[in-house]
Amino acid sequence: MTAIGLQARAGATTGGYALSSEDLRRTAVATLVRNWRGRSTVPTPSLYPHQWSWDSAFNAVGWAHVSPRRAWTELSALLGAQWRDGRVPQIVFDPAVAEDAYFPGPWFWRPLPADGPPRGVVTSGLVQPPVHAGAALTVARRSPGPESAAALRRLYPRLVRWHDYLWSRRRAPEVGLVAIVHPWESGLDNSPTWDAPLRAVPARNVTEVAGHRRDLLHAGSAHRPTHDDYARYVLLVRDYRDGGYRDTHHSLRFYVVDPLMNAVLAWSERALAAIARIVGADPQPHLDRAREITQLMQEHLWSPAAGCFTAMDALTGAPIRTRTVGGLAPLLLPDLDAAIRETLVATLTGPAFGLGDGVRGVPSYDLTAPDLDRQRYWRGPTWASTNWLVWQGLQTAERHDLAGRLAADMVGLVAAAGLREYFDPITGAGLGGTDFTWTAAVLLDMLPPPSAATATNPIQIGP
Ligand code: 2M8
Repeated sequence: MTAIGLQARAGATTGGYALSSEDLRRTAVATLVRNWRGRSTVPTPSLYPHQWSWDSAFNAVGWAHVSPRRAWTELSALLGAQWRDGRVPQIVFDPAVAEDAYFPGPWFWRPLPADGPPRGVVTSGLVQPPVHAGAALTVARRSPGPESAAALRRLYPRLVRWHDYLWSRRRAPEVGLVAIVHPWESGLDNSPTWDAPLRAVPARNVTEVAGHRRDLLHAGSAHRPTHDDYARYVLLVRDYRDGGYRDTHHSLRFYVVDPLMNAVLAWSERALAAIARIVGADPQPHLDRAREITQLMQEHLWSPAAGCFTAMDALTGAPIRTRTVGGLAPLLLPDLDAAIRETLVATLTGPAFGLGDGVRGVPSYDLTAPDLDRQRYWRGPTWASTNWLVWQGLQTAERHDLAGRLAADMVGLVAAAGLREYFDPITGAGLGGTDFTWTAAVLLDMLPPPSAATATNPIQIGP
């Protein structure tokens, strides 16, 4: 059941929309519960029937409002699939799900190397943005107490190893910032930012790859990446896999420094510093690394012309001057230069993203760009996950007025269109998958606190 299927109620509290905050909260909780698989939550059962890395971090923040135990179980399950080399995989495959339910499924990623996941666990070999430490700290803050303190103690060493993997194995030599080896690693899969570097990757076996796709059975083709995109994605995975998932950039065809990845790493390093204090470890190395990342980003990725951070092709050194929501993510960093922060806020509220100016949430891509596609995945639509990061960033920047505006936009989008995977930033139409977990999770975190009536009659969830 989606929000739209619920009975409208008089006296609505969600900014003129048909549903009250309590209706939305119940719908969101029902979606989390329905998508729970015992140790983690699938993003949406048909389109993505396994565990995804950064989804789990957002999902945990949502679970913190309902069942902190499930929040910790979800993060522990993901970190339990950590590779021996420290990487936290993009996908942890559920062995109970049919091999061909998702493409590329478990078979495609094999053989996994000796320093790969624990025995018996099958994962992809890519990574996603390291939102996990930031999410873990958020969960602990939303549900303080001995259970959270114990979970932080358990997870801290794994989170440290995860960041160390990125820092020691993934830094582009010329720049010193973390590079991604595949668009899927960015989380913003078909963002226009990857168009230029992907031109160096041939689109081979397009018909064969198209035949394997499962996503188009569950979402409209106008809302998904193209067949050519997929052919390139598959070739890049094949190359990386056949090279034993070794991070020697000389052999890679795609090697890009992305502002979202690095901003999230710095934000999560700060979170690790706070966690270190709680568990009795030394916070200083985390703070030092966070500061170094901020400085390097300002030096190499800041674009005064774009008014935001932009990516760089680390194979050619060429800047990629697209404005995306990822370029606004450094708002998360408290040590940002004050003038840069102000410019970021101006970009966010200006014509490119239109926050507070009738645009619905923060779109994934520049609304003024000629190749904007408001329906196609990460080429324009508004997404809950990245909006949550910008929302956090606005709070760090002490722009509580804009943070409140953004939260109201997200609540309004869901109230009108349901818990969709993404939304048209102009019309608010729901797009992609339905009953989407991270949309539900983020909504639970952005909704105003429950009313006294709900608080005395809370939603009951098992362990
Ligand atoms: C989308 O990406 C997957 C590949 O990872 C796909 O299209 O099959 C992206 O939106 C990504 O950011 C997200 O983590 C994943 C699961 O929700 O779906």
